[in-house]
Amino acid sequence: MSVQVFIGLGSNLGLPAVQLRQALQAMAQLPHTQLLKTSSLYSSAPLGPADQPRYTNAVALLETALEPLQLLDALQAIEQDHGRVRTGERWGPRTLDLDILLFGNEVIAHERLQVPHYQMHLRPFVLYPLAELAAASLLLPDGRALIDILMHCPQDSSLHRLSP
Ligand code: A4P
Ligand code: MG
Repeated sequence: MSVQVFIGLGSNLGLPAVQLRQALQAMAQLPHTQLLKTSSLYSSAPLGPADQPRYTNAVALLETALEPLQLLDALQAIEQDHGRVRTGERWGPRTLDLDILLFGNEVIAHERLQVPHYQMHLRPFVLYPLAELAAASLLLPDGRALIDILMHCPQDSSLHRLSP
C-alpha cells in the first residue's frame, strides 16, 4: 500500500539550489516511489547559529510503498551522496538535509525517526512550501489544520520565494 509523504529539503553550503534539484531527481528514482509534486524554492536566514549562510528550502510530495525506516535510510543515503558531513553541531550548516515531515497520517516515535517532524509547526521555511503542495485544509495527525498552524507560526521576515 502506498502513502503520501512530505519531505522537507534544506541546504546552505555549496550550491544549494543545485543540490536541492539533484536531491529531487534522486528521490524520484527511489524504488517503489514516485515524486508527485515539488514546491518553489525559498530562501531564509538560518535558524540556530547565525554565523552560517542563508538556507534554501523546498518541500516535495512523494508517494511511496517503502516503510518509514526504509525511506529514512534511502534519504540518508542521498544526503551522503551529496557530501553531507555530520559534524554533530546541532542546526549547523549542511550541504543537504532531507527531513520526513509527514508520512501519511502516521505518528512515529522511533529513536531514529519522529513523525510529524518535531519542529515543522514552528518553521515558516517548512510551512510555506508545504502549503503550496497541500490543501490548506490538510489535517495533521493531531487533528490540527495546516492553515491554523500557518496562522500561528512565528513570523520570519527573512523568508522569500526564489522561484516558482
Ligand atoms: N530523525 C528523527 N526524525 C526525523 C525525521 N522526521 N526526518 C533523525 C529525518 N530524520 C529524522 O538528523 C539527525 C537525526 O534525526 C537523523 O539521524 C534521523 O535519524 P540531522 O539531519 O543530522 O539533523 P541535525 O542537524 O543533527 O538536527 P536537527 O534538529 O534534525 O536539524 P534540523 O531540524 O534539520 O535543522 N534554518 C533555515 N532557515 N532552514 C533550514 O533548513 N535547517 C536546520 C537544521 C537549522 N536551521 C535552518 C534549517
Ligand atoms: Mg535532518
